[in-house]
Amino acid sequence: MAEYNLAVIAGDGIGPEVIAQGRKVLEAVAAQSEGLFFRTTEFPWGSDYYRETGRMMPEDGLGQLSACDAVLFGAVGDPDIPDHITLQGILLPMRRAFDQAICIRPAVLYPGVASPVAGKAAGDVDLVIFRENTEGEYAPVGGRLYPGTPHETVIQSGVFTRRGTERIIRAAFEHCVRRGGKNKVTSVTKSNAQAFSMVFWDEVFAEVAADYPQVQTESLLVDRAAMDLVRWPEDFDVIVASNLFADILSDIAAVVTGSMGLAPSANINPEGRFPSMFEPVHGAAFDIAGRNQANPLATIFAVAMLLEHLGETEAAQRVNAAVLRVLNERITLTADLGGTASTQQVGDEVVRLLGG
Ligand code: GGG
Repeated sequence: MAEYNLAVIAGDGIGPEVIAQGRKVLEAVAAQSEGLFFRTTEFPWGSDYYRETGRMMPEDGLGQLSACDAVLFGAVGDPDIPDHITLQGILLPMRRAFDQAICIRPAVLYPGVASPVAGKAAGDVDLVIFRENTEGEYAPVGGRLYPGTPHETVIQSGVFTRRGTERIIRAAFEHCVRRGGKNKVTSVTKSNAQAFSMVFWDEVFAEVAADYPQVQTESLLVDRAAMDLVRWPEDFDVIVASNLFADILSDIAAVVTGSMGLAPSANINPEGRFPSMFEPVHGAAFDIAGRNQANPLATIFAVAMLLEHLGETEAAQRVNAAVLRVLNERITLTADLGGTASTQQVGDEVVRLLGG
């Protein structure tokens, strides 16, 4: 018997709507799996909590989460609160405190889904982005001098450690070998312009690549990578990049494969000392929040990644298979995929198809 403690933070905007469907699918697959149980605790943190308390989560919030087996996260962002407050108040501290250094973001063009890029058919795009998740350009290092004066000076530093850089690159190679795809790892930098951090990244990439002579490698500047991801997405297999670059590239990959509403993300603590966190790539999308219109499939794919991470591979496969059927049948889809179904109807359909 396996029983897991799951922390759920639905967060802001469409977060609660998509998380409700993710939870429903998780509960359904657990009910169908002998000896699989989830004890779920909901944490009502995010922008409403901030309005009430001045914080996105309590001071001991991370302590409260630390004993769980995994975190399922919805979204952060609010039209009335600056984005740096919402993001820095919960999501980035969690990734750092729990050392969720390996962010995995698959992007697949599935049967039943149309790419906005002409001539790309199902199966043409099947890539995964490995995002360095705890340092790089998102490190909270910098400062502001003489604010509001003509001498105003702002410094935002990037932090690239050998440990952080090497482990994300190594994780990308290990995954490439395991997944048996096109057998290629593409490293994305901007080392022509950022001659310290990105040249260092290129050096570490070359060192790690030497341990995987069977894997084809490529190094692209980020502008070239962004262009190629749109015109030739089929050329990519595993992409590894810094926190900022991989964040941007994963949005491009998501739209090329049909919708932001299909992109899941796993934030993995490689040593397993802390909980890993699973979320859709998309944010709060407050323009459609509360309307039952958001696509819950990214969250449901994230639930499958969570199950896989916990070693519940069979349950993960069943969730993925049900989502693929929903996509392929094209009957119950939200508006982003050309359908008219609600968030809840898509969740219900996934649950119905879980039965086989
Ligand atoms: N579902 C996660 C979410 O709310 N993402 C919004 C966002 O701005 N994320 C930035 C990041 O992933 O670093």
